[in-house]
Amino acid sequence: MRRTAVLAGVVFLVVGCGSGGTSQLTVGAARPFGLAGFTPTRFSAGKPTRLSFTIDQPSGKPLTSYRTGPGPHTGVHLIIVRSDLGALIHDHPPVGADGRISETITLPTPGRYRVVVDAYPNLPGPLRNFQLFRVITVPGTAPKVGLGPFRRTAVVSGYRFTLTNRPRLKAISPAFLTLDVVRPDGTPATFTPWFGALAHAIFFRSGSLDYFHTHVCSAGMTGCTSILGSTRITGRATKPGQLRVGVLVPVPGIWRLFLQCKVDRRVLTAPFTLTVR
Ligand SMILES: [Cu+2]
Repeated sequence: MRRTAVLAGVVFLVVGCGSGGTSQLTVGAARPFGLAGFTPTRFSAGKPTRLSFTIDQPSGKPLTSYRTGPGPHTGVHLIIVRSDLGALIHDHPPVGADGRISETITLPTPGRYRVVVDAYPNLPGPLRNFQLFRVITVPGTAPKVGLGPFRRTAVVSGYRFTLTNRPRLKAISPAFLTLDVVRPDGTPATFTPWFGALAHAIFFRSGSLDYFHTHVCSAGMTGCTSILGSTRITGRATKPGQLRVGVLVPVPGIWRLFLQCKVDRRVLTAPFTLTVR
């Protein structure tokens, strides 16, 4: 288990909506934020299991106050990815008055899962959010689903996501992917806000499982910008059935984009393989 150094009141290399696994560099000797009472770290495949933890502040007290309001940058985001990037869970669990965070999670198959706790504390100062990490193991033989090459189209439950062109992506350089999303009957999809955004773009790097997260928001929606160093990016829904997704990742490599949106009352997760130079 890697304990990420996230220190209070110091300068961050990476803030905003995500980060590489251990690329949050901080200067100082204070005690970091950390996960406490994280349990269990072993699940059974397919069995709903209550996961719970608190986030301890540098003072040692549990963090109980998180950002609220419109947009996706509130509360605690729980993102769990299987190490082959073949399965993803994204949830915004409730926070108890004592700071305890609990959610019932079902991990679909055996394997090793990386847990990302992306927290938006309601604290004074420049700290917007930070990530803490754990591993959950599900005993058994893990499926090995290859990422596959870049493909312009992903079909999820009959809904078709198509990139309008082949992206040219570079680390730390913001770029946009334009996607058309059509229903099984061929009509343009309409997006319902879900967890504060019209779409969530969750990026994990193959192998290292570095993480970044951007959002697509409608015009006028606030609190939606992702920040990497001094770079900012906000995606937009430009016309019916179309998403303009911001891409901003910290390091080169093969990345998987999980594009999530809610259409016709169902949450769809469309996977894309992206090469970042
Ligand atoms: Cu999100």
